[in-house]
Amino acid sequence: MRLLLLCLLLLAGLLAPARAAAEDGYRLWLRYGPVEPARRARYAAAATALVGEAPSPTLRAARDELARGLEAMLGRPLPVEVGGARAGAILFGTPASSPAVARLNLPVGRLGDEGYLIRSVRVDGRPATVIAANSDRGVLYGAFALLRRIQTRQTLERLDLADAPKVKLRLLNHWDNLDRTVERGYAGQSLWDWHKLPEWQEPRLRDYARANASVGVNGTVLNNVNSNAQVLTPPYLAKVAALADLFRPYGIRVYLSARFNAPMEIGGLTTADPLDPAVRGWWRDKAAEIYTRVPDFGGFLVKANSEGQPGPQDYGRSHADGANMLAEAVAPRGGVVMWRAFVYSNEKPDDRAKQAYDEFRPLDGRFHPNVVVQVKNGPIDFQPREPFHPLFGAMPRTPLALEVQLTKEYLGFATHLAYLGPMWEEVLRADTFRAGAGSTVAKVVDGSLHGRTLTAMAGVANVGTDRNWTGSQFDQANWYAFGRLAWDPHGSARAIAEEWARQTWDNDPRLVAPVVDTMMTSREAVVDYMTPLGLHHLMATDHHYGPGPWVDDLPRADWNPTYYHRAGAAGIGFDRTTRGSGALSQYAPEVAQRLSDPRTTPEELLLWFHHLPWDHRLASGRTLWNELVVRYSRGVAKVRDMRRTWAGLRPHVDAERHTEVGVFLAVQEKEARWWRDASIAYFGSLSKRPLPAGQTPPAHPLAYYRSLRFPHAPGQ
Ligand code: GCW
Repeated sequence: MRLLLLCLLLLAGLLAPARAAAEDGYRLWLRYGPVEPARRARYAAAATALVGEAPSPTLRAARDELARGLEAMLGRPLPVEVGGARAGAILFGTPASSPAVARLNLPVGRLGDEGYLIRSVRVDGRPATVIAANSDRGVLYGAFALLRRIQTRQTLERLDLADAPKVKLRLLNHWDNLDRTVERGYAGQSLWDWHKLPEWQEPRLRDYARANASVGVNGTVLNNVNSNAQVLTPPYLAKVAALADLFRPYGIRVYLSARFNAPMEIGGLTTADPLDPAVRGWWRDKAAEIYTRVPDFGGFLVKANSEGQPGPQDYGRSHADGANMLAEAVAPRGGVVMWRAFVYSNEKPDDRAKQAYDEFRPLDGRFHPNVVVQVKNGPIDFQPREPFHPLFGAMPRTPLALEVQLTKEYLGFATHLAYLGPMWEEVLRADTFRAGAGSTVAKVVDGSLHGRTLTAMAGVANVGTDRNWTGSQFDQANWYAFGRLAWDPHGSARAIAEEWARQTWDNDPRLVAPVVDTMMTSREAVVDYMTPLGLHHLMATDHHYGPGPWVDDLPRADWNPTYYHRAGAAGIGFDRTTRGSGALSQYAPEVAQRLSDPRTTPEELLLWFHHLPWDHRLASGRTLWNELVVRYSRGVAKVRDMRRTWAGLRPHVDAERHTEVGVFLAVQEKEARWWRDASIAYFGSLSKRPLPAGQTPPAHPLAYYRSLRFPHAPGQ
C-alpha cells in the first residue's frame, strides 16, 4: 500500500505541469530560456554556425554573447568559424573585421557609429543572416537585437532591419557613495567595491555591463551627484580606471560626478572660483590626469548650488561660468559636462517649481558646445506625476538632457510594482509648442527640434548588490525601459513592456497579456493612492517612505508638504496661474492657456496648477473632495487587482520569483491602504466633509498616522 502511494506520488510529480526551474532574477532579461521544441527547428535552421573574426574585445563580447545565448536557447553549441558559410550561418562583423561582411557591400555607412543592420542574405548561394555595422559596438548591439528576436519569438526569416540610437549619450547615473551606501538606493549596496578595487573586480560587473549593452546604455556615472572629492584623488582614479577597462568592451564609458570645490578639498587651493586662473589650471590638470588613466573618460556630471552643494554662485559666478570651466578642461579629449538644472533655494521665496527655469533660461547660448544641461522630467522632483519641465524647448541654443529616476524614491521604493515606462512616455510625448505644434520633449531630447547633435538621456540607476539587481523583479523593467527609451525616445512603453515580459518571464500569451496590462496600469495606481489629481510632494520627511501630508515644520518652506498642497477649510491645490505663483507663464502660450483654466486642465494635473474649493465639480459630476476620495480608493483597488492577476499566473512562473512578487504585492496593497487612509484622514480634517457613500473610513484616527516613525527606512 505504502509502495503504491509512493509510486502514485512519484507519478503525480512527473505529470505535474512543468514549472520552470527555480530562478532568482539574477539573469534579468538575458535568461535565454530554451525555445519550445515545436519552434526550435526553425530557429536552429537559421543559426547553424557563427562566422566572423573577433579581433577586438567588443567583437569578442558580441561573439560570446551570441554563442552563449544561442546555445542556451537552441540546446546545442554552435561552431564558430572565421570563413566560409554553411546554410543558416550567422555572419557578424564590420567590413573591416570580416571579409565576408565586406563582400556583401552593405550600406553600413548610414548607420553611424552605433547602429547595426541585420539581413537575410545569400552567401555562395546559401542562405545566411548577417549582423553588420560600421563599428564593433554596432555589431554588439546587433547581436543583442538578434538574440532579443529569438527570446521574443520573432522570425529570423527574410530580415531587413536597420536600427541606430536616436540619442547620443545614454547614461546611468549612480547615486553611489564611496562607502558603498546608495542615496535613494533600495537594492542593496553599491556594485562598486571601492575597497577591493582595482585588484578585485566582482564577476557580476561584467553582467552589469552586458545588461547595459543589451539595452544600449553607453555610459555610467559612477558616483553620487552629492559627491565626494576623494573620487578624484589618484588612488580612486586607479579604481575608476579598472572599472572603465572592464566596461569598455561593452561600449560603456565612465563619467564622474565632480564636487565643485574639489580644488579646495583635495587640491589645497583657497578658492574654487571658476574665473580664478589657478582653479582653472587645477581642473585642466585633473582632467589630463584622468585621461592618462582613462583615455575615453566621458566627462563630469555636476550638481552645483543645490541642496547645499558648492557651486559657482558661491563666488558670484553663474552656472555657465562653472560649467564652461569644466568643459574647457575635458574638451581637448572630447569629454562633456552634464550640468544639472535641479536647483532651488530657500532664500528665494518664489515657487520652487519656477526656479530652474528662472536661473537657466537666461543662460541659453552661454554654455560651451560640450556642455549638456541635464533637466529632470518635471519641475519639482521625480513625483509620481508632474507636468513636463518648462525648460524643455525653452533653451534652443543649449543641448538639454532628460533626467529620469529609475530608483523609485517617490513611488514606493523597490517593494511597490510601478512600471515607469508610461511616465517617461508621457513626458517624452508632451508637446512644448516651442516651435509650433508637435514640438515634443522627445524631439528636444533627440535634438531634432533645434538641430542639435549632442544629445543625452540620463537615468538615476536602481541597481545594487541584491541578487535580483534592482531590489525586485519588476524594477528590472525600469532599467530595461530606460535603455530602450534612451535609444529611441519615440518608442512605446507598452511595446517595451511586452518585450521585457517575454524575455524576463515567458512567451506564453496567457502570461504576457496580463503581465503587460498589470505593468501598464501600475504607475497610475501609485498616482491614485499617493498623489491623485495633481497633488505632489506629500511624502514623509527625508526618507520619503509613506504619507506625510501634514508635515509643516521643516526649516525650508519648500520641503513641507503643506507648501505644495495648500489645503485648508476653503479648498486645496497650488495656484500656479497668474493669480498665483505665475509658474504657468514659463510654458509656451498654447500650453499656458490651456492649463490656466481648471476646465481645460487635464484632471490628472488639476491641483498642480489650481487651488480649488472642495465643492468644485469635476467631469465625473462629483465634487473635488468626493473625487479625491474615490481616486484614493481606486488606487488601492488597482493594487488588489494586480495581486489577483499575479496569483492567477502561478502555473506560468517559477516558484521563487512568483513568491517574491506575490509577497511584495501584498506589501504594496497594505501600504496603498495606508496612503489612502492617512491622506483621507488628514484632508478630511480640513475639508470637514463626509466620505462619499460606500467609502470605508480610515482604519485609524489621523493621530495614529501622524505618530508613525521610520528612522531606519532605506535609501537615506
Ligand atoms: O530627489 C532628491 C533626492 C536627493 C537627491 C536630489 C537630487 C542626490 O531626495 O536625495 O540628491 O533629489 O536629484 O540631486
